[in-house]
Amino acid sequence: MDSLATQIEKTQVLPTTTSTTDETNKPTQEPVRRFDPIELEQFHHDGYVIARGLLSEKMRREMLQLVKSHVRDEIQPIEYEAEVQYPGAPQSLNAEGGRTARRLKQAHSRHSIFTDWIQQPSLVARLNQLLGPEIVMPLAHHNCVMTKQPQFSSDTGWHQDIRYWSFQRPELVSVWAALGSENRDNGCLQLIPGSHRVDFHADQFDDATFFRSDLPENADLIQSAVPAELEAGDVLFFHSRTLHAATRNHSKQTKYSVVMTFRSIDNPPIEGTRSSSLPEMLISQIS
Ligand SMILES: O=C(O)CCC(=O)C(=O)O
Repeated sequence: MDSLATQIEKTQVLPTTTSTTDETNKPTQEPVRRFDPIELEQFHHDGYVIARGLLSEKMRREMLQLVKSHVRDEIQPIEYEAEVQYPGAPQSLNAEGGRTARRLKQAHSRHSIFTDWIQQPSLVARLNQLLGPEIVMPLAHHNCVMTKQPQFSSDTGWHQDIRYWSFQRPELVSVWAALGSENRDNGCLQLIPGSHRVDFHADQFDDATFFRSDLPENADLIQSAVPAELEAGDVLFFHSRTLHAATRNHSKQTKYSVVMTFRSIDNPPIEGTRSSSLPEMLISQIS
């Protein structure tokens, strides 16, 4: 078996004190913006935190144009609503709306703009604060553009992302960048603050490892959920154990979100699992 080091694809070394981008989306000389102590405490206490406007307007517009064309032209790999079989989804690929995209998978391989995004110093510096000096992006998880379309979309039940991931420790961070407004109407993410710190019993989850909303013992937690309402360019960071859910899109506009996941270098995937099935990217440290 290859060592961890040989499985990881190293990205280019980043400048250390830059933050914004020029017209090619490469970093320019600006101070790096980090989480302040209150935001850091919020992440550790609640299991999530929002960095408002972290995705530049230029990158956001370019990503949006790109992902709209990939949805329109059905550029594979795509996960369709019919495949997830969640409540509200069309019954089969051949049913009306069956080929409605739910996610554009393997976002990183679709265009270099996604590599530019994960190298933005003000993103990397924040991940360093949450995960430590050396971080890695597994290509096997998330690494996608979530699309929630108005006519055919579905409800995602309460779950922890770590339920189907296999790492030495259940401590990864997902970064959810809103390409447009996300609110209750169009099915924004809802999160349960502090749920990443709770030791749950297996029987609080159903066979598909969704947190059971029919159990009285789960009711208080579910009622404490908070919607992550985002404006275009806002970025949500959330822990892989934080319970979250989302409704279908009740609006008339498609919602697009770019979602990537990161781990610390000392938290490798377990060999032989899906989590170790694809290469990973080592992201250079911001000092
Ligand atoms: O937008 C949604 O429906 C939630 C997606 C989600 O939580 C997931 O795929 O893990």
